[in-house]
Amino acid sequence: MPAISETWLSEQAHRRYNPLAREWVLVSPHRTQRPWQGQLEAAPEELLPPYDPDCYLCPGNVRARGHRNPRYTGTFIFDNDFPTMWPEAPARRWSPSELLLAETEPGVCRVLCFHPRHDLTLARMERGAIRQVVDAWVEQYVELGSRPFIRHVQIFENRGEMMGCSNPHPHCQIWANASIPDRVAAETAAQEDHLRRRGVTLLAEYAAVEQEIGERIVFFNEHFLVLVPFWAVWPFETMIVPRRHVTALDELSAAERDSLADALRRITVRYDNLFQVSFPYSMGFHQRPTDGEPHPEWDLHVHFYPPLLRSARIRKFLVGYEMLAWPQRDITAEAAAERLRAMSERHWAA
Ligand code: H2U
Ligand code: ZN
Repeated sequence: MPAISETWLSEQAHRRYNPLAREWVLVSPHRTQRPWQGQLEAAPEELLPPYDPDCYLCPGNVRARGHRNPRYTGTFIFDNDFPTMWPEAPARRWSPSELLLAETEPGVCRVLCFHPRHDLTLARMERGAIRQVVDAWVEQYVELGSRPFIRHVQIFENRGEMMGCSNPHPHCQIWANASIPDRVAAETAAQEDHLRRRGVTLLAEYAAVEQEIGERIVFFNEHFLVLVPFWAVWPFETMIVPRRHVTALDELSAAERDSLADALRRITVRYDNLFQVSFPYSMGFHQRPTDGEPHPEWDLHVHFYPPLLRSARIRKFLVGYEMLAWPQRDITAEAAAERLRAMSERHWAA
């Protein structure tokens, strides 16, 4: 299979297809040469204390609604004090016209603290500590997913003010709810269709293609590939893809959980090293919906969507044309992968 560098794709505007989301992205490689004014120097990293008496996630502190956190030493999970959905929501539907339709959406929202230390991030945590986070994710997926009304469990992390994260304390959120969200429904349909047509799962086939070509792979370990997807929208978007067929977190072996922790640490360190900051991103797991179906078409994967483009301050916005038409990117996925590949796996601040 040909590499991009051997084709016109590294020079001419083109669109690339995302077979997982069934969407297109416009790629304009020539635009990287355009002048860039207004670039600001990177802000020096704010040095955080290991314990912050005002942080609502630090051990022993009181949260916004009066609950006191235990003096936890590993991970710590609690029900979100300001949930977006409630489990008890009575099933209601309102549709006075075909064009007006509303339904109740029951769900459970939780917050998971990764570590008692306020100043750590996945990139700065030891692999063993990240493994504990992986175990907590598996437990939450199994526990919430086994509730009869829960059909989907979304685990996601927002990092950095830029991504709307309210607190630097290392944590993620889990929103589990009754309906399968649109993005996940689209990926389910695409994977179902692919398995039916090709007799192999979409991401297994994709992983094989990327391994053969190599130019979008950032690194891999025994059980996972970390790559910039061909159809990436965000400048340094990546995916973590398992090297065997795994539909969800609950199917990972102990060794695979270690490998996932390893992959998470290594990609987040590379991200931090790119602009020598604590790299902002939204990250999350996509996996088998918990609607009771076996979903053999699904392959577990992680999406990283980071907004930074050229420095700690220059970010990508999805505005204007992108809100109205489709997303667009300037640096190619191949160039982004090359940059990430060149990064050290030793944290710049370590
Ligand atoms: P971010 O990860 O996007 O910063 O969100 C943190 C969550 O923590 C947010 O959903 C919750 C907010 O509702 N939260 C609590 O549950 N208790 C608090 O005391 C403050 C914030
Ligand atoms: Zn804290």
